[in-house]
Amino acid sequence: MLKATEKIWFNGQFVGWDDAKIHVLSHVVSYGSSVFEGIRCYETAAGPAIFRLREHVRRLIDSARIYRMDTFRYSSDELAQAMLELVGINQMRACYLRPIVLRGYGELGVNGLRNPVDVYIACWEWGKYLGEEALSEGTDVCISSWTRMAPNTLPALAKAGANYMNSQLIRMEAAANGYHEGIALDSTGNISEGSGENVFVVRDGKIITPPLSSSVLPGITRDTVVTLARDLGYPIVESVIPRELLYIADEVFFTGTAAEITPIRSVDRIQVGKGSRGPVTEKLQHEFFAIVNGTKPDRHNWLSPVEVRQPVAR
Ligand code: PPE
Repeated sequence: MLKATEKIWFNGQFVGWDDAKIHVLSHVVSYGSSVFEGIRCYETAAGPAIFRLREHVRRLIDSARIYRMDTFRYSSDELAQAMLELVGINQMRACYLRPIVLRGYGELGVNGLRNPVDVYIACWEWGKYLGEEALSEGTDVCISSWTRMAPNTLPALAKAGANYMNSQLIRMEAAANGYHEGIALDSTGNISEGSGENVFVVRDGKIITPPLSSSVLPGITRDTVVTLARDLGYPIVESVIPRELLYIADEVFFTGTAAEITPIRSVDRIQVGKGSRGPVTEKLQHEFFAIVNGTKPDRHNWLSPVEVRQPVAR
């Protein structure tokens, strides 16, 4: 169960957690017209800090624009400020933020252009996505029998609620077959992404991840790992990845806001490398966690500090 926090930001106001409700005939309910983000706030010695806030806000606005939903009145700066304030008001330390832009209540019918576009931002505590153990031991995944969206069906660059119907099929099938997670192929049969993560492969010291043309979300953790890999001197390329490269890789790992950097120890019950977290994955994890936890300097300016508020007397 979600653990409620005090406030949710709704169209410029802070409302009570239980008051952030929508009508069942809101456009989004029938037609899936929402775009959203998932953002982590980490606890550092200097206080809570939101990771890559600007980039997440940008992707939210990009997603809204793709679906002609960028008609709300809030600027990037206002949305970023709202998130920083929300974490402060809810007195959270480490938490997960979920901004959602949706077509609300008004008319009903596929064309929702006349419905209001409502913006909500919530935050709550969210632990490790694939379990604490997965971060050190690795996770067992399968290739899904479901394909990720073909390019001219649902746009992968938008983080839209509707894409997650496909993600649900992938994730539920994986669970039904005893795996932690599934990786989908794209419509050409090459590796795309997990139900909620990007995929990376390491072979002979070289790191590879599928290009945006493989129907992947332009992951912000993906970009973080590409940047850190370059900093650490690893050759890293975007390249189409055939399924079987996962079977013969030295290392495979997931990246995502929720999943962070999670090693994959088997694919379709074929052991990856030595069947445990590999050295490149571990090195990248160390660098990543050192930066987000504030134990190493934030050299890329990725952290936005939250002002912690004192509890308001009642
Ligand atoms: N692909 C998909 C399909 C995806 O959902 C995510 C994030 C990523 C890649 C990685 O993107 P990024 O977070 O920017 O590095 N998935 C979010 C939602 C997970 C959920 O279950 O809800 C997340 O990790 O927050």
